[in-house]
Amino acid sequence: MTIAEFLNPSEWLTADAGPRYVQLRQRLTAGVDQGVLKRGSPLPPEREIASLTDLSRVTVRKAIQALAEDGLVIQKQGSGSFIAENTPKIEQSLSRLTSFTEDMSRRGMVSASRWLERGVFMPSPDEVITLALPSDASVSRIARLRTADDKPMAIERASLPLTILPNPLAVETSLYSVLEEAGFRPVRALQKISAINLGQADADLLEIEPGKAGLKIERISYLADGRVVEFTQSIYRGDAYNFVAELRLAKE
Ligand code: 16G
Repeated sequence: MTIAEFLNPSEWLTADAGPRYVQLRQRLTAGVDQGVLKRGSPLPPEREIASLTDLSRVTVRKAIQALAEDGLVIQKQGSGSFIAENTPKIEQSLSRLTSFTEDMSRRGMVSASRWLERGVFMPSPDEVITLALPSDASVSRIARLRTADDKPMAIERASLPLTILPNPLAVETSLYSVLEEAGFRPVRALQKISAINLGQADADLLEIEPGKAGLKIERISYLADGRVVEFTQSIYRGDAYNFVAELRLAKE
């Protein structure tokens, strides 16, 4: 397939699938995945992409900018944009409260999960304290191996109060979409990240050698009224993820 055929907007651009620059970014990412756009070769110039897609140059520029932020496109002063040679690490913003499913779909990747545990359990002391559970309450637990384009990315173990998630079996794909429907999507979260060396069991699930580097992430999410929504402990592959935090000078 030629680049012109691949970028033909009637094949992929729709009015109800979100911002046009995001759709173009996903299409160009798919083009690289499918080999229509070759790694290491120049990206067609902005004006050419604009005329092939019937999109404005501003929209095209925004999509290319986003691909550059993803690390998939390298912009070289004076000589245009090139498609990066290597698959970039997934860059995860530390300031946006998004779900795994949303993060992966924003990058044009298909997320999936393998269930490790899902049900209602007696809470551990940590869960009682973190979720502020009454003494006789049970807890909903969902543990999953998360994959992106079939590659294992993370092991996530989430615990939620039954008042927030009464039926853990209701979660089939995205936990945050189930919470959103119930009016319990978290609006704020605290996250703690530490470095670990993967043990045998986690390394096997993530399909890497034991002892390799991983990231342990604990997220506690809250509703606007301060109630805790989730306590999630995750282990991410160290070689697949970059966490990026934006820092600003504090104004007194
Ligand atoms: C993210 C969150 C996790 C949350 C999950 C929901 C981190 C470190 N963790 O992976 O706390 O439970 O998204 O994803 O970012 P889902 O809606 O796709 O199930």
